[in-house]
Amino acid sequence: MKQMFETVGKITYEGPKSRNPLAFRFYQPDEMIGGKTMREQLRFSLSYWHTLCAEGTDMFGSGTMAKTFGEKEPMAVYRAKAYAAFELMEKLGIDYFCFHDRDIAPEGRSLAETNRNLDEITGLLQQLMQESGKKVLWGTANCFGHPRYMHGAGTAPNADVFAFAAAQIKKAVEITAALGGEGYVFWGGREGYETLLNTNMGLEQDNMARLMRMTVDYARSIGFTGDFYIEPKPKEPTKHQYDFDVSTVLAFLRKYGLDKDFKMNIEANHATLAQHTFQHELTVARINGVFGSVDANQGDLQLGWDTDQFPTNVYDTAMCMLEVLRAGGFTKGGLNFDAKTRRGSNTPEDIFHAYIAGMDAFALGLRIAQRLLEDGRLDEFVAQRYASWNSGIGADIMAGRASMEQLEQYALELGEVSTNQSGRQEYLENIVNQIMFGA
Ligand code: XUL
Ligand code: CO
Repeated sequence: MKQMFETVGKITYEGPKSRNPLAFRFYQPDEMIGGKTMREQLRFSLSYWHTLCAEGTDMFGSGTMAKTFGEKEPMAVYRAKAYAAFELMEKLGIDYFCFHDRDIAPEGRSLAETNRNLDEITGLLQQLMQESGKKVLWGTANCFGHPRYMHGAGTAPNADVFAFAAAQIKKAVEITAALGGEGYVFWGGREGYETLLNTNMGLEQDNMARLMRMTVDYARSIGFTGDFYIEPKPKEPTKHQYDFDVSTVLAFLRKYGLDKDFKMNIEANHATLAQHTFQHELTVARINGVFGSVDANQGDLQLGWDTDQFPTNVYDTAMCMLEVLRAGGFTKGGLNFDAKTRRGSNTPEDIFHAYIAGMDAFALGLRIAQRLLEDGRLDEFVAQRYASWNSGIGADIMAGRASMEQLEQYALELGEVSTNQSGRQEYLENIVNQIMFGA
């Protein structure tokens, strides 16, 4: 088979001292951490859209890297993208990929032609998956790129647009199921608004819930057993996205009775755009039983927009993996690199450098997270901080045995609270650094 990335061979683990840039220094797939191999814990996934489609365009300039792989005719280009994707996954040792329908096949002149294109490429992907053992982490529909979705898709003011979106999602679910996808994602796309002067927010959200219910029911009826996720994001492309953050999405799901059907796909840069930390969003999902999958990337806090950079900040990957381990690890989810090389990092090798950087950063994060859990001081401190709930008045409140009158009596007798203790933030931060950098 023709190689698209001839200059790069298989990437292997060479250890932290290696000066070979095309090697893993920290990601050792078979190393056991927390009862599983790194590979099983991390479940890395390639994002088809950034890796095989994004050409480095921004609003000031055209692409800096061609993703046509030497082909011209649209279907030939997309076949070449498929081969390139599998070559990359093979060389990087990545087991999964995620895709939008429009990433894998070109739009035709009609929906019917577009669907035929999708069927053809789905056949090719099936063949490549069978040969390689690679799998689909999740699929999704791009219901935001085409001009027809300028006012949204499921939340469009126009019923024809809603129907079109439903048709597109039906097909996307079918191909995700046909490819054995372990999940299906709804990311808000243009599901939000620019101004309330022209927006019926109540109707738009009711309609979004209708579309999601119809999708779940249809998917189950054709035998799809994967998880459904919503991917929160507060802004961009619309000024105000309905799926602002995990808490907002939870309220939406509960209002429409969809909370048993959906989990969260949490993206690092979306969390920071919502003025949260990545860890905050993961924790909100975990404590509400809706932790699902992760879009692994990082933003730039000075820029404040969705830069989709490859994750290299080890503190963040460590805090992420701490939450993932606390949630019991991934089940059907994984770490999807929703990330792209910078516009100026425009050679094929840069794709490898980027994935290696992200994979190594998460390997380090996983090791640190496991060490933090084994060390036990953080958990011990938190347990101690809440110890007053284990006995006395705390236990009475927890058991529902304390009335307002009794609590008043208790406070009157107490006179003043004399048991508050330091939160010891700096002491705890220092422990994290010790675990990160100590021997
Ligand atoms: C956009 C984003 C999407 C979703 C899938 O910010 O993150 O790529 O992950 O539609
Ligand atoms: Co994403």
